[in-house]
Amino acid sequence: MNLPLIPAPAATTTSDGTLVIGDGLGIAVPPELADLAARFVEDVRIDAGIALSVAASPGVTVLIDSAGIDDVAPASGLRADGKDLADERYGLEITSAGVRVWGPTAEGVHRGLTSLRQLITAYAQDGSATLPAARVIDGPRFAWRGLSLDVARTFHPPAVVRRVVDMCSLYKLNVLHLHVTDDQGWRIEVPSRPALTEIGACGAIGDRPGGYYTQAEVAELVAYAAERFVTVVPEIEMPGHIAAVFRAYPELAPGEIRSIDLGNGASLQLSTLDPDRAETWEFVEDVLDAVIPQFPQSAYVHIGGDEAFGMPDEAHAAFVERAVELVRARGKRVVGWQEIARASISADVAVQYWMDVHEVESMDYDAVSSMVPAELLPILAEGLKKAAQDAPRALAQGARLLVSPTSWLYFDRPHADASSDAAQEEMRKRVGLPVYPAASIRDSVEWDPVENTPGVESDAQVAGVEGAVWCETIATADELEFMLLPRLSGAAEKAWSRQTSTDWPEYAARLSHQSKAWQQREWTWFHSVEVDWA
Ligand code: TNX
Repeated sequence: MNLPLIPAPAATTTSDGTLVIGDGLGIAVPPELADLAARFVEDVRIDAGIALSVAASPGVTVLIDSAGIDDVAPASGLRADGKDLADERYGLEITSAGVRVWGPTAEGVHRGLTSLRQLITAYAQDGSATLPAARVIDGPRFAWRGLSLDVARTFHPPAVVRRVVDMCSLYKLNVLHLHVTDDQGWRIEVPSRPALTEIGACGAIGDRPGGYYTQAEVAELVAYAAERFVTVVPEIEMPGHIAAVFRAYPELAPGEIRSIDLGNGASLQLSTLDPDRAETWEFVEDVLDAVIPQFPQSAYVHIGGDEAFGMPDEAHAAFVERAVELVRARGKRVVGWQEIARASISADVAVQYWMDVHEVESMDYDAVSSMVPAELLPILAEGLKKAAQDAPRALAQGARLLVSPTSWLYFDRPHADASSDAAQEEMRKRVGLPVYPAASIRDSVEWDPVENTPGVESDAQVAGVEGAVWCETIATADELEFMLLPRLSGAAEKAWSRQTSTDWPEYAARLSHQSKAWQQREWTWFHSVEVDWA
């Protein structure tokens, strides 16, 4: 029997017998795990409506222990916080006498408690949950399991981002990559460059409100995420997607700023930072000096690097190489979008693969050309041609790929499934970038990060797996959650589970239980008619 867990665990055995979990049941916990257990109790109360207590008479025993853990290999890839690849493994045993959750680290225990929380929620009915006897030994396939969130096109306030952290944590995702800068807005404080927030943060796409995170808000968010074992990785997008910076500091802009009107209040900016100007690098250093200390858990800084439309290749490469040096000089490593592989990079750089060959081949060019201005077509075509070489080039340089292919991991694609909810059918027409073919929930799991990434032959070449949600068409928290759930669970399945192929009916059965927690937490979620929701 497969337990209703997402992501699917590495090894499960079930046996006869059951355990009833109900109000007042105690949790025995060593002092160093007390906070973690308290959070678990709170989460179970919200998700399942069952009030456990941290008490002396234990039904659930939580402990640091490595018994049986080595049956599961450590994760492959890179950890955004630079910690050990083995830290997230855990064991979970349910017998008619009680539950034991253990792991070699607090983080492992947290992952185990997350599984227990999902089980209690799935089996909860009228205030108690009857769990089947089972033993799980588990650990992730990939170390970096993330979500990239665009807060530039739409500014999502801290409370919305915290909800997203909660979603990540529920599915054992451990990275929140915050895209805090883009043409439409600069969203993070840099005290030495006040105009970035005074001017650059104003507005967003169309008439959406602007905004930015104060340093105190970033600190709070980073701590909130860390408590849930999620590392926040900042992205400072450069040298393209930089129009907000030029609004704030026009002296950094080239003489003539080029942009193409995309309609609906959106435009594409074709101007980039100039690597040949000293002011450019003073600016970049000021930004890195202000941003890096705000994200102490992150071993990485994301430098963007994508779509520097119109910039000569040599200038782009020179820019990337210098930016990498500056990040490294500050004790951090670099992650960047796949275009950075066109520069000379070292093996410690992570390259985020997004323009997958599958997508480029299946693209409906007639549809695209009717949607974008003619002026843009040759620029796009050239970018796509070069893109096919990016992943092989990154691998040839010894770098690992952070796998984020548009086909499966871009959550801003329109939903292909119908919704059982009439209001959502209307939302479905409005939300999602029309240049992408619509994707079903089934599509989100019928692929594999190794098999479907060109040039990749083994897990060892992969840094991890990251979903991305761009917000050109996503204007509200509601719309954001509508695009994230349930696709985020699919991304987690691909990133954590060791199964290289997913059987849709089996996955859909596990997925069907998830709506209980979403409902309880008042998260908006897409009611796909393809799943028989619990
Ligand atoms: C491409 S993905 C972009 C983003 C857009 C996205 C829309 C990437 C590195 N660049 O600027 O928002 O497509 O899906």
